[in-house]
Amino acid sequence: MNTKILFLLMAAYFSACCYLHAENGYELWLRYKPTDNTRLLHEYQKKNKYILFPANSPQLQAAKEELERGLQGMLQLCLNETEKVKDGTLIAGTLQTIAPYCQQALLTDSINQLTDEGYIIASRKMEKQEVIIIAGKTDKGTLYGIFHYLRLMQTQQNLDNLFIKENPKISYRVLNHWDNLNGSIERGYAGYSLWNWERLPMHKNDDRYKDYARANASVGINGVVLNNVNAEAKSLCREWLVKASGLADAFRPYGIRVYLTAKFSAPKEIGGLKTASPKDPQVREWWKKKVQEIYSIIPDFGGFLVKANSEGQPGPQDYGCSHADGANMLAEALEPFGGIVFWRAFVYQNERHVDRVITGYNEFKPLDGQFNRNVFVQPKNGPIDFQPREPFHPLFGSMPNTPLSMEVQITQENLGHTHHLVYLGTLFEEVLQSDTYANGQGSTVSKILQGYEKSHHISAIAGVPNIGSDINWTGQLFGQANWYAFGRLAWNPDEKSQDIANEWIRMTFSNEKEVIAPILKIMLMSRETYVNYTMPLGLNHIMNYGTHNGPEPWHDDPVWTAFDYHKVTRDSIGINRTKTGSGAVLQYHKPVCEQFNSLTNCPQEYLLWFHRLPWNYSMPSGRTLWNELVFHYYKGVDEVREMQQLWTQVEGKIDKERYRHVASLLKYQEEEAIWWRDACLLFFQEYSGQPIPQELEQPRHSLDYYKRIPFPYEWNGYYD
Ligand code: GCW
Repeated sequence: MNTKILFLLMAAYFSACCYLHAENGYELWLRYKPTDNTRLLHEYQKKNKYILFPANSPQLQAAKEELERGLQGMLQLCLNETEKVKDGTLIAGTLQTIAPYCQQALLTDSINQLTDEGYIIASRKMEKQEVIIIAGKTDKGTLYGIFHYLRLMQTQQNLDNLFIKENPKISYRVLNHWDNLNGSIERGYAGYSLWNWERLPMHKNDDRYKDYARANASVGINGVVLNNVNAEAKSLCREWLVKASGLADAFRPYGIRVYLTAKFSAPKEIGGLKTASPKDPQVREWWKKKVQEIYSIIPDFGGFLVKANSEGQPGPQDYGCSHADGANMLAEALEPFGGIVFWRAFVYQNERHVDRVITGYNEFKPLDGQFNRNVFVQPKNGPIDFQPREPFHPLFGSMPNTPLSMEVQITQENLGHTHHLVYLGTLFEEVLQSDTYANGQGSTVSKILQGYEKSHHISAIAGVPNIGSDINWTGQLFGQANWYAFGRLAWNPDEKSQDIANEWIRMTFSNEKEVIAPILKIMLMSRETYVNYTMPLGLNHIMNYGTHNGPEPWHDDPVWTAFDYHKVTRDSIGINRTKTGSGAVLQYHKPVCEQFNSLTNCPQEYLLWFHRLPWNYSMPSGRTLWNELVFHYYKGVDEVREMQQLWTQVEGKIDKERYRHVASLLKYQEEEAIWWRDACLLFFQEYSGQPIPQELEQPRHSLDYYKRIPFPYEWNGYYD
C-alpha cells in the first residue's frame, strides 16, 4: 500500500475516533472519565484491586455491570474477581449474598436497620486486609450503593475510613412524563418521546431505555409514569398495556416501576359502559377487572396518576361525586396489588372572578382524611402553575390526614424552554425549605412531605421531566442538572442545591477548581436572573398564551388573560390577596399568613403576588415601584451577560462541543432576555406613564413591534 493511501486511511481512522469521542452530552453525569489526579488514581486502584460481588439477580447484575463500567472508565481496571478476601477487595451485595463478610465486619445489625432501599458503604479491616463493603438490605439498595460509591470517585472524594449509611427520605420518587401515545411530548422541548410504541414490546432491549434507567437509578428515581396526564383512555387497552410491559421489563433491573395515567372516562370510552360514575357498581367492577388485567401483564405495576376535573379532563364531579370518591374507587382496585393512586390537586375554575390561587385549597382541604390509604393527593409546588416563582402551595401543612405528594416541573415550560440556562435546584430548594408553620417553626414543606412516611408509611415527590429523544436528552445541556437535582432532592429533600450543583459539575465537566467555580456561579444565579428579566417582584403568568415562552403581558382573550394575573391600570399593578382582597393569605398558617398579609413584611419576591400597589409606592430600596421594576428587568439582562462572561472562563478547559453548545444558547438567551425586558417595560410603561431612565440602554424596538413579532415556537399540542 502506498504511503499516501496509508496516511489517508490513518487520518480517516483518527477523525472517526475523534468523532466517536466527541462530547455530545449523551453520557449525562455518568461519563466515568479517567481520574486525572494521580495520587487519587493510585489510591482508588489500590482499593478496587479485587471484587467480591456475587450477582445472582437482574438488579445485582445491573449494579455489577455499572461498577465494571465505572472502574474501567475511571481507573482503567477490569473487574478482577476473587472469592477470597485480599487486600484491596471491594465486597458488594446483600445479607443474602455476602452474609459472612457483613458479619465479620460487624455490619449485620446496621444493614438490618436499613429501609428497603438503603445501603451502607464501609471501610473495614478483615483478616488484616483492607476492604470496602457496599451492602444493601435489598438488591436495589445495593444498586443505589454502587452508584453512590462511583459518585465518590467521580467527584474525587477520599475513600479512607468510609462509613456511609443512607436511606431515602421519601419513598416514591417519580417522574411524570407528559408523553403522548403518538410520540409527541406535551411541554417537551428536547425532541420526541423516548418510548417507541411501534417497536414495543418486542424491541425492549434498546440501549436508550437502559441508559435512561441507569440515569434515573443513579439518583434514586424509582417510578415513572409513562404517559400524559391529559390522558388517552386507549393507554389502558390490552394492546397498549402489553407495549408498556416492554418498558417495565427494561426498567426493572434498575429498580424502576412503571405507572400509567388513568382517564376517568375510560369505562365509557374503552369499556363500553354508559357511565363512568363512581356510584355505579359496574364501573367499580370494570376498574377492578382492568387493574387485575394490568397486574397480569405488569406484575410490579406502580399505579395510576390522574388529572380529573381540571382543564377539561373528565372526573368524579361530572357525576356529583368528590375527588375522594373518584380516587378511592381506583385505590380500592389497586390496593390488593400494592398499587398507588396519585390524584392531582391542580384544579381551577373557569370563572375568572374566582381567584385562581385559592381554588386548589378550597376544593381539597375539606376532603382531608377522606382518601384511601394508598392515595396521594398531588398539588404542584405553588398554587398557580409552575411559574418562575410562586409561594408554596397552601395545601402543604393543611392536610395532615392525607399524604401529599409534591409535583415540580423539570421541563422549563415557563422558564425559557431549552434555550435558557436555568438551574432549578434552587427553585426546588426554595419551596422545600419554605416554612409552613403547620406544627410550629421548622415545619418546612420538606418536613411535611417526609412526615407522611411516619404517619402514613408513604411519602412522595414527583417531577415532570425535560427528557426527550435529543442526543443530549434535555436539549440544553444544563437541563441535565435539573433532572439530576430533582432525583437527588427526591431522595433527600434537605440536600443543599449548591452541593448538588457542585457534584453535578464535577461529574459532568471536571473536578478542576477553575471549571467548577464559574459554572457553579452561573448555576446558582441563573434562576433569580430568569425571574428578574421575566417576572420580578411577584409578577407571574404574563408569558405567551400558547407557547408559554416569551413576553405577552398584553394578552387579552375571553378566557384567562395576562390581565387576570397583573391587573395593571394607570394607578396600580398587582393583586390584592390580603385579608381585604381575595383572602388567599388566610390559607396559610400563622405567622406566614400575617407575613404575606403585611405590606412591610411580605417578602419582596412575592410583593405583587399578594399586594396591589400604586406605581409611586416607595420600595425599601428607596426607589418607586416603577423604578424597582425597571431595575429588576435591567438587572436580569445584565446578569445573562455576566453568565456569558463567566462561561468564557471555561473555554479550553472543557471540550469544544459542549462549550460551543452552551455559549450559543447563552447568546440566544441574552436576545430573549432583552426581548422580555423591552416588551414588558414598554407595555407597563403605557400604564405607569413613567420613563425608562435615559442612562439605561433604551428598548430596541417599539411596543407595537413586540406585539407583532411571532413567538419562536408555536406549540401545537393540547390547547389547539
Ligand atoms: O399549565 C398547564 C400546562 C399544560 C398541562 C397542565 C397540567 C398537562 O400548560 O400543558 O397539561 O398545566 O399540569 O395539567
